[in-house]
Amino acid sequence: MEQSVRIIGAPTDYGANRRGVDMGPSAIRYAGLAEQLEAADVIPLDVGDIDAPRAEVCDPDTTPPASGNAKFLNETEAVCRRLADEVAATLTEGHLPLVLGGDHSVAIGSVRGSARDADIGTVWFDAHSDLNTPATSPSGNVHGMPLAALLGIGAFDAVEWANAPSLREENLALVGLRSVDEPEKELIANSEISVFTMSEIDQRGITAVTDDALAAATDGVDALHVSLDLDWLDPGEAPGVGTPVRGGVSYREAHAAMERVADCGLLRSLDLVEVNPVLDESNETAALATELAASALGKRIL
Ligand code: 4U7
Ligand code: MN
Ligand code: MN
Ligand code: MN
Repeated sequence: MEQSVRIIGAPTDYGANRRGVDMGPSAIRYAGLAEQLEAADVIPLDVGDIDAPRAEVCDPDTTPPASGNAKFLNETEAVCRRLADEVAATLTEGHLPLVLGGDHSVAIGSVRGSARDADIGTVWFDAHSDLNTPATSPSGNVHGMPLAALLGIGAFDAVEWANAPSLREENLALVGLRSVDEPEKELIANSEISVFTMSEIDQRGITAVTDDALAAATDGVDALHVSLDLDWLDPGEAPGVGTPVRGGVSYREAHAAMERVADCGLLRSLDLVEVNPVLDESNETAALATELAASALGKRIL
């Protein structure tokens, strides 16, 4: 039976510091996502976008338990609850959810939805470790906190809607790190999370590193969630992102990694996040996102 993929847009930008990632879902569709998926022999089903409030009509201040700073946490909750329901329903109906962000805070919803009826592991392809808590965040932007939220770290311990209790640290792997804040470093050092920096990719190669990340993430679980923040790539290849960091993976390395994801055979759900068309050149970052999704879903040359 052919695999069907349900495209779910989550057009938020209040979780990020620079505006414009709310246009990510449109840009990725416009870049030819459906055609790329067909080329990977999957059937694309598009349900449009879930409702997401505009930052202009929202109040960034949140109520406790966000001791410290977590801007627009109320809006994040509403959108992530909706998204988790949509992702879980998509899986029940037999389709693979492909979530288009939006800023990376939406992954709280997609991972929770994917983890509702299965034990999952997660590989997080990103320049950043996204493990800040409201107390440690230098920015207050929730797109730097989704993994701390999902693991229930710090003040997130009491934020039930943001936790994914079945996601264990041992089954979380971060690939491509090159911008990690001091409190995140400390947290990682005292955790069971697997981390693979850019320098490890330089030394060992993207294929070996990705295979190790996949092995850690899928050990003892049913399935895999992949979250792909486009700032994982070098800004030379992917300029259209809000928080670019020099020294990321190349076009070829990114495809090689996504091909390993496809080959592992356990992919259950996928995010493409942080595409910012306002900062892009001729929609090339969105186009790259469509191609990488096709590789992750099994597109092959021969
Ligand atoms: B992204 C940052 F301080 N760590 O928390 C923060 F460097 O989803 C950046 O990976 C977070 O793009 C980037 O604000 C979040 C900063
Ligand atoms: Mn990032
Ligand atoms: Mn991120
Ligand atoms: Mn970013």
